Amino acid sequence: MTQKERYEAAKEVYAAAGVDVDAAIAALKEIPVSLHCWQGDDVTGFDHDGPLTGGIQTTGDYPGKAKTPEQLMQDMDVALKLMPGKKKLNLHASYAIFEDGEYVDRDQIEPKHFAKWVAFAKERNMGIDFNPTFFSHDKVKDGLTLSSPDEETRKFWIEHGKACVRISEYFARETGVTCVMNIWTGDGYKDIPADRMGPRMRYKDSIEQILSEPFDKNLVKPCVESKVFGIGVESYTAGSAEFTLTFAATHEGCLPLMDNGHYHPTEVVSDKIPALLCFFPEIALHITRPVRWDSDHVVLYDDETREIAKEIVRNNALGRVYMALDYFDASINRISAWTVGFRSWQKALLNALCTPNGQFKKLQEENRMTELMVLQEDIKTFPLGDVWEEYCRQCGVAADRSWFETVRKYEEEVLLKR
Ligand code: RNT
Ligand code: ZN
Repeated sequence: MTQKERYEAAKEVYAAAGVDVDAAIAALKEIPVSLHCWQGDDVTGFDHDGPLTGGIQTTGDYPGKAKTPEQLMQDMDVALKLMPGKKKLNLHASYAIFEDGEYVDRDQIEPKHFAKWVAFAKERNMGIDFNPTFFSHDKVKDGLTLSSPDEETRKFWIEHGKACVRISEYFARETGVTCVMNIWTGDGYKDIPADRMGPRMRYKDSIEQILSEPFDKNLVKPCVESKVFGIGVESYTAGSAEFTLTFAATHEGCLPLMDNGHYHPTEVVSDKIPALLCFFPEIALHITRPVRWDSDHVVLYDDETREIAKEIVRNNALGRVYMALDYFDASINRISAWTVGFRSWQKALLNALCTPNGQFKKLQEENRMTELMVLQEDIKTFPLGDVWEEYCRQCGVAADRSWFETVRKYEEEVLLKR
């Protein structure tokens, strides 16, 4: 059978179950997914020489890591061409590009330090999301930034946040696409603190000060990301789930951001999405793969990834959920890591779009749970691969693993020579 014939056959199988796969493909093409620049250089950035801090860790020393903005952009370009779908660029403030020996500290950064990124994004028709970088910097004092009891430290990081609000608005104006600006800090304590509320009160005040910077709420969507713990910060995290969720709920225009590596291992973000959608007009996600802890492994087409996608799609929330990938594996080819993760999430979305959600919901409402189980199991072996193949064909990328040959060649010709 030709690819076209396989697709036509698959279409019939799905149509019999009430699913329009043409519509699924058309819908998937319009869903923006944010691709994180930091997979390309192990979260190093360009504005400092020090180590990665903040309780996050990359492991591995696979050759070929990008060391300059040019290399990072070149690598990302290779990956982008291997992925189907609509992409957005996700940047961290530490990826500011200083030219001609100029350097300013993070409280002083300006739109011009990201002009090259804007050009890169515009040429590729991408919007940009942004993240202030509250880690890997000598002004992180005793592991604290926005919750620091040292007023000078706290002020510095508040100014950094405000600078990032201005840069986020610049991104949105330049690209014509809303910029999601995510606030995450690793602030916390390794061992049992004596005061758990004080740091949170300071954190709250700091975020309020950052958000007092004037900005257009249609152009910039500030988020707060929670976390349960980080390496070396095992006993207490200022930005806990309750803290960030309540902050977002009580501050208009601020979104909660859930990273599925940031909860206790038996909690699932797929179940939290519909809970939050009952209350928030919009939410944001960091899609990652935690292995026993917040390990940030490459996203795969696994059960929970599929469930997360399903919750977004079947609640008609594609326009209400901002999706960003967030992982960093330094032990494998970084371009492959980008590509596998992005393609996996695309597959999960396609799978969700090819599910007879209305029919399943009806069975649940009629308490026909036996049938629901049968049908949910049945659809698992539907020919999604043939629909994926057609989607990739329409997007001009390989549907199968043959894309890896491009990566292998690039590794041989470019990465290994660095
Ligand atoms: C860390 C958070 C945060 C970072 C990025 C680099 O645990 O997930 O989102 O991964 O900002
Ligand atoms: Zn995250």
